[in-house]
Amino acid sequence: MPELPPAFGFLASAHTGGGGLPAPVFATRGRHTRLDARLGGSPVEVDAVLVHPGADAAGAHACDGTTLVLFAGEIHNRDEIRAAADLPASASDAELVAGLFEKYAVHAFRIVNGRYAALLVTGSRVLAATDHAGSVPLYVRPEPGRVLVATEVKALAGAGAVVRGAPVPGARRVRGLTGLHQVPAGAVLDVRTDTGAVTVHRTWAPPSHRLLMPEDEAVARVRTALERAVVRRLPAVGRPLVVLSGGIDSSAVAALASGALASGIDTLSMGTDTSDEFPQARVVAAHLGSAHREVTIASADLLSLLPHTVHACESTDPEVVEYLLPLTALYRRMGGPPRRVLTGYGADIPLGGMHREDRLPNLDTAVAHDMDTFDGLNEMSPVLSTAAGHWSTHPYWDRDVLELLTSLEAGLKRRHGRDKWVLRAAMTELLPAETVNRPKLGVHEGSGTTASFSALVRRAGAAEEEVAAFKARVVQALFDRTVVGGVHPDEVDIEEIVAKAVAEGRG
Ligand code: AMP
Ligand code: PCX
Ligand code: MG
Repeated sequence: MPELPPAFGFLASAHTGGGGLPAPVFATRGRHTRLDARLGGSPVEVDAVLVHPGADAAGAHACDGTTLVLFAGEIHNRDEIRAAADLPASASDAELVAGLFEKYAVHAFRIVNGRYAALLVTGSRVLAATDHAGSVPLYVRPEPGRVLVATEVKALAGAGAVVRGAPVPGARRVRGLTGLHQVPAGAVLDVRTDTGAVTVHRTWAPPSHRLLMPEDEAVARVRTALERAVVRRLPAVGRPLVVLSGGIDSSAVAALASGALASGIDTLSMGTDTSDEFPQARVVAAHLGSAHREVTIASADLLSLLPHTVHACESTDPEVVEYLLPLTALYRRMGGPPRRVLTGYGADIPLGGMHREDRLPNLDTAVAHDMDTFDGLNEMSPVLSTAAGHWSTHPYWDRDVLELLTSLEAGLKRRHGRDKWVLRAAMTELLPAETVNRPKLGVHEGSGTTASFSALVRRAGAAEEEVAAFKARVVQALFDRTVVGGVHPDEVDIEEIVAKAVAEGRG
């Protein structure tokens, strides 16, 4: 992998008449490159802005005269795609998508394993595609004569009222923004520019079946799949940075990255003035010999970044915002040049790691539920880190790893009195026993984020039983202000938002 993908995001308008592009408003930091393409044999014109970390956005767009591709993010199964579609080693990710499309049409997106959002315009069709996990969020605003697409919904919020929006079956509407829809995870929205009519194609679904297999085989398969996913995400030159809590998930990623790179890895842990897991992370860093750094963030500073977190992830889910707040703060405090960051995020979803009891049916109910409901939460969004200039990637949500972990029968996930047993067993030789065996706190617990956010709403007058509901109101208000309303998060006073949410909640 190059250190960073050629583009972090885009905003595009495919239109037949006038009505070009709204202002390119992104939380993502980067240079902007404008493109204007007129496609041969088509009445459609495309105006676009790519937001990218490098000097140019080469590699993130491809146009052969009749088909245009915009690509944000990266592909992980490049070698297989090159071989299958007979494309040269030099082909960029955008060219790989164009080549696959020529051969497989819309089914091309069933083949790509990556962390990406893509736009493909051909004839009078506009295809908006997400990866299997929807890990790079993508939004569309279809109208007859003009289709707007963007990786951040705030970039479409200022496009004016929708005149004749067509219904988009199967796609989620966006709170407060009429006519705007989020492309589902593992899907392609196929929009006709003449009518605005939309068809949804599914390209991935989480497995519903479960596999029985001997312990050894499960352990070996998990180890191999995760190692491959980590290796596929390493930079070709330079060192990766692993954000390390000291729990089994991120420690496994660090161990596999470290084992694959003679040059070693960097690790970074965050804590707050109220809580940290520094000692546990230090054990792992010392074991791996990583260049390790600790960052302590004052709880008041952490809470002041709630608006920035919502602005970046564009989620209205209060629990997700609580998980993402410490990570947002960490990325902003990293400093230095843009980095490729590997996380352990998402391991707990297919492994049922947040489900803390023994009964297997309940564990599988939790796993099935979480795999059915992740779409639209935006918890994997790269914008958390690209807002600070860094690229983040989550090996546990690699398509192959996720499929394997989800499909293992529950008894391999909870076994011998341990949670996430199969992952722990796969890591016994690579990590200290205390790391392998330690039950882990969630990032929101280990950093004291949940407690600090609760204290904030309590100080504004919320009673104990009102805390959760008032946090939800705060997050919605932040979404309305920063995403829908276009107010920069630096301009938002969190104390005022909380006071208002509590007062209105009392109504
Ligand atoms: P969790 O599943 O709660 O451990 O959090 C998801 C991911 O966020 C972890 O696997 C780490 O990559 C990262 N993370 C969590 N807590 C910290 C922390 N205190 N410092 C650095 N990274 C963290
Ligand atoms: N996590 C989890 C994911 C949180 C749950 N998300 C969901 N059910 N869609 C993980 O990293 O797997 C923590 C803190 O643990 C975030
Ligand atoms: Mg975890």
